[in-house]
Amino acid sequence: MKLIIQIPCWNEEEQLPGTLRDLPREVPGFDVVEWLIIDDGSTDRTIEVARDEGVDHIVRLTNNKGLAAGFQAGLDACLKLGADVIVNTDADNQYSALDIPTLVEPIVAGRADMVVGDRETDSIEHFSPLKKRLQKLGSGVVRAASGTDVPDTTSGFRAYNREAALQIAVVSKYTYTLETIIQAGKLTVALTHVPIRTNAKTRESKLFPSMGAYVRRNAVAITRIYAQYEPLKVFSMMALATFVLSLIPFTRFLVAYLSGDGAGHVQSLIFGAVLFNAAVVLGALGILGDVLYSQRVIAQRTFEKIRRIELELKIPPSHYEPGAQPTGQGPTTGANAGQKTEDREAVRL
Ligand SMILES: Nc1nc2c(ncn2[C@@H]2O[C@H](COP(=O)(O)OP(=O)(O)O)[C@@H](O)[C@H]2O)c(=O)[nH]1
Ligand SMILES: [Mg+2]
Repeated sequence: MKLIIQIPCWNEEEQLPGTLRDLPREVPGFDVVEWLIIDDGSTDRTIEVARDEGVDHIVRLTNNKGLAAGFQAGLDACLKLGADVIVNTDADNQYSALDIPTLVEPIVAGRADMVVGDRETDSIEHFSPLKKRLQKLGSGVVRAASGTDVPDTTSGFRAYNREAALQIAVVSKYTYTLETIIQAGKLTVALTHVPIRTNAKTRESKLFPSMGAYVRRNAVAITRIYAQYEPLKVFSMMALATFVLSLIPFTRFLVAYLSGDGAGHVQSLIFGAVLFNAAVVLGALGILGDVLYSQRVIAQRTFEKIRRIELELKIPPSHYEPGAQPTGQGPTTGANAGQKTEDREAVRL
């Protein structure tokens, strides 16, 4: 059994050494534990630092594509590098690496396909009350949309087995945390959560420069994801609300009409008709969204099968570079497979 621990990185030269020093090389249930970083177009020495600290694999995106794209590229590479289980953690050492065995345990025991580390956010001191409340609200919406019971939906500390990793296909640009939970709820992925410890804050968030940005981006992400995965529910609720609103001016007109003053209330009739029309359009959008959603499910299943075929064919991961390796040993997989150490040294320089 091979475990690969992946870390998405964007300009993390300062934090990475501390994070990597805490990572385990041995985890119960695994014969091999390897480390992989996804460098998302860093302009600092992230890659060099990672190699110096003994990272085994590097996925290097040429420019900055955002966390969700980096996460997906990492997942893909880990599968192609033969991982049976993939753990994702953050470069800022937010999550305690000591809890990696706890995180993978439900997978090793065969009780789950995906495990989310629960930070028990209520107990985190450096989270403001507003952030805690938003966390709760956002997590509630995601739980409702996914039909799961994950308490900490934005946690980046997770474990996926091969089956879960093969099925997940993140399309959001900005967040993978919410979308992967919703997908797990809808796919044949058994999802569970375990409490995990966190470390003291090492730096400000790179994802959310301010509280305003945190609120805005999460609200947009949750609304979009909910509408994408539950279009019929979202649009039919909106249609119903608009229809009920349209009844107000209609009733006003009707009352006036019955009392002989219909001509004086044509505005109400027009306004009611506009609202009624809007309700019909919203209902139609729900039906269209629902049709698109079934297409999406088919596309996801096709994608999953293609991935399985790619693995059978041993197609190398893209944007792959080997990390630090014992002298004289070339990588066995990947774009640089078979390359000699000297050549790889040249790539390093
Ligand atoms: N691939 C990629 N990773 C990023 C990007 N921005 C942040 N990250 C990584 O995502 C993880 C979480 O970022 P962080 O700034 O700690 O956000 P927090 O979750 O709000 O604390 C870290 O490992 C970052 O290096 C990005 O643009 N692309
Ligand atoms: Mg962080």
